[in-house]
Amino acid sequence: MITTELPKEMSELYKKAQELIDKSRTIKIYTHIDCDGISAGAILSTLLDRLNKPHEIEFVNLDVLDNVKLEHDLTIFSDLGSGQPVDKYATPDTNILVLDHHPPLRNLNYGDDKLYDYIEINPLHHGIEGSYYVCGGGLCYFLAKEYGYKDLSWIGVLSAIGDMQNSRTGKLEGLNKSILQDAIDEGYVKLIENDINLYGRKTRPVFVALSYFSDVNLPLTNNQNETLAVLDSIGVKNKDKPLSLLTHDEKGKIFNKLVEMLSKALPPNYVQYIPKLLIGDSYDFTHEDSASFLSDASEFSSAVNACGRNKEEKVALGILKGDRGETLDLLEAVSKEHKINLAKAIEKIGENGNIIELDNLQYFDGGDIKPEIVGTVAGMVLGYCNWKKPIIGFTKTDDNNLKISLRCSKLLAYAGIHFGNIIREVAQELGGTGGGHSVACGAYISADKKEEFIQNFNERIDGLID
Ligand SMILES: [Mn+2]
Repeated sequence: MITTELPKEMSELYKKAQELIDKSRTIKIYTHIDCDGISAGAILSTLLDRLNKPHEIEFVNLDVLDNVKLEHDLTIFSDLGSGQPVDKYATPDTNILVLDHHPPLRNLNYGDDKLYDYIEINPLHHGIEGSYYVCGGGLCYFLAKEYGYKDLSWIGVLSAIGDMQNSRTGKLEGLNKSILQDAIDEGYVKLIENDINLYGRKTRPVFVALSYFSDVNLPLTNNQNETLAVLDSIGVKNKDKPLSLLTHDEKGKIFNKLVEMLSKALPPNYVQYIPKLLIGDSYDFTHEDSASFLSDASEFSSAVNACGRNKEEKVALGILKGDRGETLDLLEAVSKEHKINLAKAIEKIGENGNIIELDNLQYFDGGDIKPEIVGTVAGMVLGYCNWKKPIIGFTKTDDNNLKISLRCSKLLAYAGIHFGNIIREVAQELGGTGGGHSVACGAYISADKKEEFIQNFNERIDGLID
């Protein structure tokens, strides 16, 4: 049984965190640059505003935390911190609060003998898996809830979707489920159970959404003429409308057709995963205009991620804290520019010969593609490649190291392969770092290790994929 309630020990830590905030006059927040981190920062910042606590917020990448100076009464680290030496420069009057769901370096009692207050709230200290049951935004929500601000629960839901916490079952589980329940009770979220997993359910015509189906290369993948023909053949009249406006009957027809196509395309041992691939819960934010991308958790989280990848986190922060008008124009501009950059990159990579296929993997050299978007590009290119193998993109970082991003079909994760763990091992053997989700992960290695990495990775996964 997966617990949907905070363990007692965690609740006690939240009480202590509350005391720490109450006694602090100046507060600094460091949070991560992805959707989860930005959502976490938005919850904390809203909470501190309501408490009339002056605070600063900074969006950072993990490596920045190796040498962080502590200059405020309290420094809060959200969606990061557990794996970094954040208290290197701590003094008796600089207190620390960490709210993170990544593997912790320090144990639960670490703060006991320190001259400063050190509170770390991490589900992994309490036997709760941090990849599926609660993420950075959720951990910050529980702090806000301690003060009675249950209205911020919808941001907790957004963070969980952005963090792909639902990737194993298509549903929010564990502590995420209780955050969802708060959001439903508070009237901010409508749960659509067992919807079809197609991205763009509010803003993309369904014939376009279907053409982006990329977990398996189907005849309709990247082919809108084919998606239109398929939708005609099964009698879906609303093919120009987004998925969210289709009738139950039309959704059923699309589901059946996809099952039929996938059953033909997949080896027998993968057929069991088809329902899981196609079906999952969706989440409407009911306080937003129902035709806006802001009203779908998945589309909203993509826009927030786009901000992070283009160093425009403050725009997303503003939106999450309720700004509209000019800020919404900015968000739309960032999203649009992001899409253009992605399309250009995909066109370049998609040109013949740029994707090299080995026995167990396929890879491309990203050239001058920004390191921030190479993972997204890899995911989108997957639809043009062999879905049975992961795709890996390489780009140079500013300090002349190599950034590696991997994406793969969800089917490989369902079959039990965790590329996040594999890429960490292979990168570490070469003196680098790495990690992430089973279907989306990455690593940093020194540039002269590229060939070795490719070879080692190809060997390491030999026999895993059939
Ligand atoms: Mn996270």
